[in-house]
Amino acid sequence: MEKNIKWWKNALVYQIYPLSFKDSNSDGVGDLKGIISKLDYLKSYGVDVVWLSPVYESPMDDNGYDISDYTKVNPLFGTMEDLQELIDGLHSRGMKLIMDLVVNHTSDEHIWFKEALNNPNSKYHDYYIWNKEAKPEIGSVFSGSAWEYVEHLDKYYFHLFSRRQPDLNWHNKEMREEIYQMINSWLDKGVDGFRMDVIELIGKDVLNGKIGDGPYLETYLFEMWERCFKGRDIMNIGEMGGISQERAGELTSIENSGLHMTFQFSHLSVDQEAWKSKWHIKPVDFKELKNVFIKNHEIFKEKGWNSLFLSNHDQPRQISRFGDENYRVKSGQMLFLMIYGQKGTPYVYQGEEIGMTGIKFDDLKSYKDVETLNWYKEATQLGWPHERIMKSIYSKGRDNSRTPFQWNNKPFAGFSDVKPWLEVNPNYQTINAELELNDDDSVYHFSKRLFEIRKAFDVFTDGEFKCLDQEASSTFIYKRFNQTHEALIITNLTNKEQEIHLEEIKGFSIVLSNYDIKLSKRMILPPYAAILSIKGV
Ligand code: TEU
Repeated sequence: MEKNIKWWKNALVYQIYPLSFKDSNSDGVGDLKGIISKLDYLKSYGVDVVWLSPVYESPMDDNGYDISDYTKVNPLFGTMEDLQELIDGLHSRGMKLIMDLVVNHTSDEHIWFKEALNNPNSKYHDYYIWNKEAKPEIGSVFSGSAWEYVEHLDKYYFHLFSRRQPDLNWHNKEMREEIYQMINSWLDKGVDGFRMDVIELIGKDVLNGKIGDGPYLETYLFEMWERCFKGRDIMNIGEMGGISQERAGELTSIENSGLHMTFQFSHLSVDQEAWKSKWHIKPVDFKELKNVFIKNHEIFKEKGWNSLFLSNHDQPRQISRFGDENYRVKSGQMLFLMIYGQKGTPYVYQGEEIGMTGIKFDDLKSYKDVETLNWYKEATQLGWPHERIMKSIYSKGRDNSRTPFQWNNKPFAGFSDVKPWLEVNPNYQTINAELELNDDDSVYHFSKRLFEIRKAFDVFTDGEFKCLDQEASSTFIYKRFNQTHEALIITNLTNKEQEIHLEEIKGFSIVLSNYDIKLSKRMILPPYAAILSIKGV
């Protein structure tokens, strides 16, 4: 039977955070030409789609998520010609490019906001959200109030993120039309879709205090689809940190939402105290983590589509968070199999494929992230001692995953030949791409092989899911099955040996494993063991 699987369902998506990938012009900042020089590296890993974090013109208050001109390339990263060269270079190697689409807010340096400030009678004033009072009381994601007072106008504008990222007023039709035009111009340039930043927030109704998954979300998504996406063979992923798993299932099953999948964050709250901010850390609750994954499979069984990820430029490095730096390679490999054996489109964040780890800077001055720096101030005001704040930053700060890519053991890890914008992790001498590529037992080779196997068997794309050890918190064992194949995924989530009992192993052969081990009904799994078997191969 001929199957018709959409290309984006089994594509391997690789996220590039351009500031930290590769510097080509010795200014300490990654750039487009740097990325172009690494296209063969990406191709050889098996990448199908690159998701590029923002490279638009920006004063870089939030590293490019504060856009001052959607139509221009930030000179820090290169030129429009460089970007076209990147698109062409990817396409000629059979890869695609999705760009970041940040339309919940702009930079305060965007011409619209400047006009809005300078001339309250201009049409641009209503492109943003204003109120006479700082009400309703809403906190910014980056600490403090979401309302900022403008003295000469004697009113407040609304910003859910930094003060320098005013939120757009999606109720303004002219503004929406300008955004749609901009989206179309990028698609016409050959871009293959978008990762839509905090897109759930465009549906908000601020004055009535409705923020996440707001009342107008579908209205504006449908309109965007109609104006921009309809009839185009692209892929869109909506970043929707605050929506429920059920809602992710719903939204991705309606064609005119324009969303093929979402980034939904339920699995990322398993190491924070309930109802508190991410900085209130607790050890990872693996049972809770598994339950989120199990529920995903129930929801996406019949409808919609999911994305699979453990990290990105906002999240800590996965080995440091869910694995164990003392078992860097084994736990890194295990995490790859644990997450990417599941159903959904796999996303790998730069550096995860070579097992990079998080950073602990001694000096607060080494941190660059606006969220982290604001949090330090807020936590101090809340009376947290310095050590406690630093502990929260070590485990959750966004700079953990933003340190420069470790290419080799040369100065600055081969990322640049000058001091980079953010310090290189000192462990680059022992953790870098060159070493990983030369070592058959590395995270790199294990994960590369995993993605090859994933592509060779449809069962990983369309197969059903069944967890075999739901009650266990130390292991995660599950099956994937369709009419032609059955895959068995066995992972030990801990640094201790675990004894497991399997009912049915007849006919299964191991196709990938991070230990030399045999499949049997009773097994002792070594620390962070990861074993993938397929029936009948
Ligand atoms: O992130 C949105 C988002 O959910 C984050 O603010 C997240 O909650 C936080 O980083 C975790 O602490 C997107 C981008 O990925 C992020 O880099 C931007 O800063 C943010 O939107 C604003 O554009």
